[in-house]
Parts: sequence; structure tokens; C-alpha cells
Amino acid sequence: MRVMIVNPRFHLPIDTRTTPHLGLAYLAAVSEQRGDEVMVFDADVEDEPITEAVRRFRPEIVGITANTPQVKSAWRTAQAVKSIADIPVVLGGPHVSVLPAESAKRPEVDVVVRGEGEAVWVKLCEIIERAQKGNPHFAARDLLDPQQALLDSLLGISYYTFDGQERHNPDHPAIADLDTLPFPAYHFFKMERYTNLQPATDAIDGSKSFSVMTSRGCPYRCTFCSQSIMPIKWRARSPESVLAEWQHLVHNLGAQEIGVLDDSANIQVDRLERMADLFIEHKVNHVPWIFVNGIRANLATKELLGKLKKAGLKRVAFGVESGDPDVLLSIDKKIDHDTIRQAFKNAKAVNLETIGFFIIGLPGDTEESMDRTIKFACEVDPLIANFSMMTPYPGTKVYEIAKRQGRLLLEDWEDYVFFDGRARYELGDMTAELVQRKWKEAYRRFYLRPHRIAMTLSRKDFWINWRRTFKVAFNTIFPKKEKTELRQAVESAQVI
Ligand code: B12
Ligand code: SF4
Repeated sequence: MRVMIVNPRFHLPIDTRTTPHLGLAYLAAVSEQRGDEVMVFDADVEDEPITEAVRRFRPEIVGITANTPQVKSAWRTAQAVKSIADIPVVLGGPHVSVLPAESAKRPEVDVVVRGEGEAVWVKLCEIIERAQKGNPHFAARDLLDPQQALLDSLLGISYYTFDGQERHNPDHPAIADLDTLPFPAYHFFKMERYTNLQPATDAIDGSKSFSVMTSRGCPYRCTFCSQSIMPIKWRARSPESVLAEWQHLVHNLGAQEIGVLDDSANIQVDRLERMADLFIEHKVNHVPWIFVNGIRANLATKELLGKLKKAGLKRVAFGVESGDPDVLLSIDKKIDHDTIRQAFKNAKAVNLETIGFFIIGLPGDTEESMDRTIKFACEVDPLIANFSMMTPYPGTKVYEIAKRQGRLLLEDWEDYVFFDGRARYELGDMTAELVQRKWKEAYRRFYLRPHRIAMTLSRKDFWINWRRTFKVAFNTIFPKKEKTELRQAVESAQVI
């Protein structure tokens, strides 16, 4: 069967790198394993409109991914596909998992897959293949025919029958053994067209830097985080499976750097220790790697970090979020400042570079509490401090608080990005003006300290990337395009 897997185009308000989509690489891999003919259409790097690709490839199913800012582009892409033929169009990804009905009810969307996608995608393809065999005139409309009941027993999907009944089948169980998944199928991507293969590491642009997920899910439920996409149950791959993928990336694909994207990589300390041992034993520890997302500070002992460092770990990140004890308690992070302080000390003691993630404008934040966040950032002094403007994503507690008790300043899903220095909501005395001022102040106070300037200038990475760093910093603080102007440009873009 011919399957097409699509990343719809989305322009962020600042210049970002293009990078292959790991979730789609997994879907492509399971389709290939099923024996399908696969085409990945990543609108970020294509130079033809999707309509052309659909005419040429004649897919029998089209799967489109959508996070929140991308979802309107996903709908436009679905419309473009349907303008060619009545091909089954399936949406998946973080946004539609949280708000499935919104997309499922649209005429250009047939099915929404909620949560982890591989198993459901494979079963959906099997259903379509079977239906095609019994009906040479099969079209997407048959899927939604309540008489044929093709989708009745497929878990993890939402759809509207064509006579208008809303259906949300129960959730599909999470994949119990992640080792059964094939490795992400990068060979379906136009790898040479990406500006960076891994979004969050700072190696030289164009260097080969891949992403790996060694575990999925997160047992925590911080109030600001869209974790609702993945099952709450944390599951990990075996160290042997991770090693095998690592070797594949290093030896076959020439990886020069690896970013580990796990939400909570260090839940099981002995697993990471074994992984480290294997990397050393199999001599892949010369390739530097980075924890791109925060690891749990309470489990980041000096012993563990020291061992990981020997296994090639170059940089570790911690989600600090707030420097204010009451705000930190209120976001259910289940961590305290002393534990975070110790984690940074442990990392520095074994010579790891550090990243700290901080949020400006959490519910309950005041001028004073945001000051505490900035001071705490300066105190723990990571190599990279990332201050995010709180953006309330649907499905999170902060979204509910902002909607019920505050004032959302977002008009459109395409505004759900946090690169452009605009406050996304107001709550009580926390005005947009205050949050925007503190956000800029945070960057200024953190990075313009004399020892930081000296340190930045002494780093090789800085000189390699200085043009881009200045451009991103400038555009972040002074976004050049008004969002409406940007949106119009996106909507009229030829390649969707
Ligand atoms: C790496 C990453 C990035 C990278 C690369 C994104 C990419 N293109 O893959 C970068 C840094 C560019 C990035 C940017 C942003 N990101 Co991001 N990112 C992640 C992160 C950490 C890992 C993504 C990943 O690879 N996951 C692993 C794969 C296996 O999962 P997946 O991609 O979700 O795909 C699975 C399912 O969703 C589903 N699925 C997905 N698509 C489809 C399609 C079909 C047809 C089917 C059937 C199934 C399906 O099946 C897949 C396999 O199981 C996630 C957190 C997370 N744990 O997922 C956040 C996350 C996806 N990002 C998030 C956000 C908010 C953003 C930004 C909007 C932030 C911003 N700066 O403004 C931008 C948007 C950029 C853009 N152009 O779209 C949120 C999304 C929330 C939401 N409601 O949309 C997440 C969930 C983080 C969080 N916890 O809040 N991100
Ligand atoms: S912020 Fe981190 S620890 Fe908290 S829910 Fe999200 S992924 Fe889990």
C-alpha cells in the first residue's frame, strides 16, 4: 500500500533550523516494516506543492502531524490532499490528541489518532487494505460509513461518521515493549536538505547531529506541560536497544553528535548506568551527546553524571522553571530548590555543561517572584539559560487557569509559539507588560554579567555560530513581523 506521511509547513516568527521529525520517522519505519511503499513529505524542505506530490505518488492513505501552532496548516494540507481525490486523511500529534473532535469534525479530516501513533497507524492501514480488497471502488467515505463499521473496534481514534455521529473509541494501550519498534527511518527523508538534523544541540550548523528517544512518557504532570500526548506510564528501551541504534547512527549514518529527547530520561538510574557501560565497552563514547530536555534533578547524582560523562555525555539540562518556592510548589514539579542547586553542583563537579529551563509568567508569578527566578538562574549559572514566556497549551492545567480566571491573549492556534517575546495571557496583577518586561530583563541580567560575556566570547561554539546567534537573539527581542502579516504570508504560501 502507498502511504504518505506529512509534516505540514509552519513558519515560526524567528529563523529556526529545519530538522527531520522523529515521530514521523517512526511512523515511516513501521509502515516500511509492514511492507508499504512510503513517501515522507516534509513541507519545511520540499520545493513542490503537496498537490503535485499527491498526483505523482497516488497515496492510499495520508497521515499528517500537528502540534498546536501547526494544526491550521495541517487542515490546509488535508484540504489540498482532498482536492485531488477522496484519499483517507489521518491527523495525529500533540494538538489533535488533546482536542480530537475539533479536527475530526472537519470535512477534510477522516480520522484522528490520539497519543502514541505507531500501533494505531499500522492497524488503520491494515483495515484500509482489507477494505480495498473487498471493494475496488473504496474511498475514504467508506471508512466513515456507520453501516460498514470499519473503524468500530480500532482503539485510540476519533472520527465523525458521515451521518454526523461523533465517535471517540477508547484509548489504545501504550506500546509495552519499546524495543519492538524499528529504528526511525531517516532514509525516507531528504536528509541533505535539513539545516540541522537535531534541533537542540549547538554543534556546527550542518554537522550530523541526530535525535534519539531512549524512553517515552513521564510519570509527572507539571501544570504547564503538554504531556497529555504520551501515556502517563514511563517506559524505557533496554540499554542494548539504545546501543544498537547509537551504533547505527554513528557507524552507518555518520552521527557526530546525538541529542536525547526523552522527557524524563533518568527515572531508572541503573538503566542509564548500564547504557553508559555499553557505550564505553563498544567504543561509541567518542561521539558527544546531550540531554536536550530536563532530567530529574533529584536523581542526578554525581556518580551517575560522572559515569555518563565518561560515556560521552557533554551537556545536561534541568527544568528549574521558577526561583520562587511557592510558585515552584504550585506547578507540581515535585522538586525543591536545594535539590536543583545540588544537581547543578553535581553536573559541574564532573565537568558537564549545563542548561537551565526557566519560565516567566507562571500563574501566581509577581514582579518579586520573577525576580527570584532571574536571581536563581544567576545563582545556579548554567552554561545556557532558557527563559520561556509561559504559553498555555490546551490540555494543561495552566490553560484551564488562564481561560477560567485570566485573559487569554491568543487569538489563533498559530500564535501558540513562545519565541517572539509576547505574553500569552494575563492573570490578576500579572499583566502582559509586566511579563514581557521581566522576560527581556531575565535575558539581559543573565547574559550581560561581565563573567558571562567573557565566557561566551571564549567559547568556540559561539564563534562558529555567532551570526545566527545574534540574528536569533535580535529577532527574539525585536520580532520583525507582526503576527497577522506572518499568518497572511503563511496562508497564501504555495507550498503548504
Ligand atoms: C524535539 C521537540 C521539538 C523540536 C523538533 C520538533 C519536531 N519537528 O519534531 C523543536 C525544537 C523544533 C520543537 C519546536 C516546538 N515545539 Co516541541 N517538542 C519536541 C519534543 C521534546 C520531542 C518531539 C519528539 O520527537 N517526540 C517523540 C515522537 C516519537 O513523538 P511525536 O513526535 O509526538 O509523534 C508521536 C505521536 O505524537 C504520534 N503522531 C505524531 N504525528 C502523527 C501523525 C499521524 C498521522 C499519526 C497516526 C500519529 C502521529 O505518533 C508518533 C509516534 O508515536 C516534544 C516532547 C515530546 N515528548 O514529544 C516537544 C513538543 C512536541 N513540542 C512542543 C511545542 C509547544 C513546541 C513549539 C510550539 C514550541 C515553541 N517554541 O513555540 C515549537 C513548534 C515548532 C514547529 N515548527 O512546529 C509541545 C507540543 C504541545 C502542543 N500542544 O502542540 C511538546 C509536546 C512539548 C511539551 N511537553 O509541551 N519541538
Ligand atoms: S515538565 Fe518534564 S517532568 Fe514535568 S510533566 Fe513535563 S516532561 Fe514531565
